[in-house]
Amino acid sequence: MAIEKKMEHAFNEQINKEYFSEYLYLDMKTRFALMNLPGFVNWFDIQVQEERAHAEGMYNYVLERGGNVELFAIDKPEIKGSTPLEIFKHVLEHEQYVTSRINAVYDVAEELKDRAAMLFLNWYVKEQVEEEASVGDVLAKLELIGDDKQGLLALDKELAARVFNPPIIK
Ligand code: OFO
Repeated sequence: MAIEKKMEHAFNEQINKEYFSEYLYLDMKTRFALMNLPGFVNWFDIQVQEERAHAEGMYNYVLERGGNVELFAIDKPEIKGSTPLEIFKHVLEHEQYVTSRINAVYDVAEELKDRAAMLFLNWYVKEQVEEEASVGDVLAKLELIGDDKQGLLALDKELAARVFNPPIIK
């Protein structure tokens, strides 16, 4: 069954938000590169790749359903704060926002009784739980570290070990 226009539009808006997330995290990656914290840079590099994969997953899905992908302009990212703690507070806030937008796309699928879209979106709903948890974990550590430079370097080392596992979205 071809995708309805309202559903297609909701996906297109979300594709834009996922690309915006990629852009935002790329900007944050730059901030950490300038702070000489390579582990944080690695963490954000993986976020960037994940967000692109999230966008591409929806892109492929809309085409698979016979719909049209319309690419909207990507906003300029504005990072709130400049310290690692402030930036991670922004990351969590952003992921919570993304969760609310994914839920809104899900609501459209529910309203249209588009069961295929609901099943597809389940992956994103679950992914957001993981995203918020992993960001919350780094944020909690940064709160604990406070002004302790040694603690920050230890966390940087820990984040350097993160690896990108390309998500299988279907
Ligand atoms: Fe960071 O999450 Fe996409 O969806």
